Amino acid sequence: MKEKKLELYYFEQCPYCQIVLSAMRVAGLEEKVTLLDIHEDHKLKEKLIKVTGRGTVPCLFIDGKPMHESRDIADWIHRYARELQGEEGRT
Ligand SMILES: N[C@@H](CCC(=O)N[C@@H](CS)C(=O)NCC(=O)O)C(=O)O
Repeated sequence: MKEKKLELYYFEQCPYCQIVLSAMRVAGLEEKVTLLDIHEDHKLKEKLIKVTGRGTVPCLFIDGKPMHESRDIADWIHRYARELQGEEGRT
């Protein structure tokens, strides 16, 4: 499986973003995710709204496709980490 391009729109003080960041750390994926802090660059929030119609974070772009909702993102991260680990196990 080709690894996916992962970009997380977030900001530090957001508790829902912390759920996702923590899931990424537990899954060992934090180095594979580009973090985009919407409070550091306000154009990011404009882009988020333009592309998704929603300004809330966290939002994870998976190969350019947005996923909202911290729970859905955390679930997806764990599934993806298991897929990657499964691949490693086969090689
Ligand atoms: N149900 C969402 C809640 C996300 C949420 O409310 N995020 C807040 C920051 S903590 C936000 O982006 N608020 C900005 C807004 O509502 O425009 C989730 O679990 O991801």
